[in-house]
Amino acid sequence: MKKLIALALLLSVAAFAGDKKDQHKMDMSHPGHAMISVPTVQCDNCVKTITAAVKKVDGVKSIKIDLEKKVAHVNFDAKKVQVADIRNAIAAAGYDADDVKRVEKVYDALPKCCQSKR
Ligand SMILES: [Cu+2]
Repeated sequence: MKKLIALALLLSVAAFAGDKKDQHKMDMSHPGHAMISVPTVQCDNCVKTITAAVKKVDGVKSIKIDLEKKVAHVNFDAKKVQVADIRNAIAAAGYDADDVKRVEKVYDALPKCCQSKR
């Protein structure tokens, strides 16, 4: 019985070490994740606009926008792109992103339903 426990322990340690190795592999590709506040997002169309703009940024792997919480979750390659670039891309699409203010001209051209109340 003791032997069995020792074996189980050994196996779990081995499994843990395996996990760590995978983690290290992930680090090597320099991934990044950012949660960017997008307070002026109004509707699905806004989500589409921002998603398209951010996906065009080289190095961005995925973006998911939580319309209810008004937060963009972005996965990116930190070797290729920085969070600031992603914020700028969102601002250039007409939306505030964290402390970066939207480009007003672009905002003014958005569909009326996408313009937040000022
Ligand atoms: Cu909208």
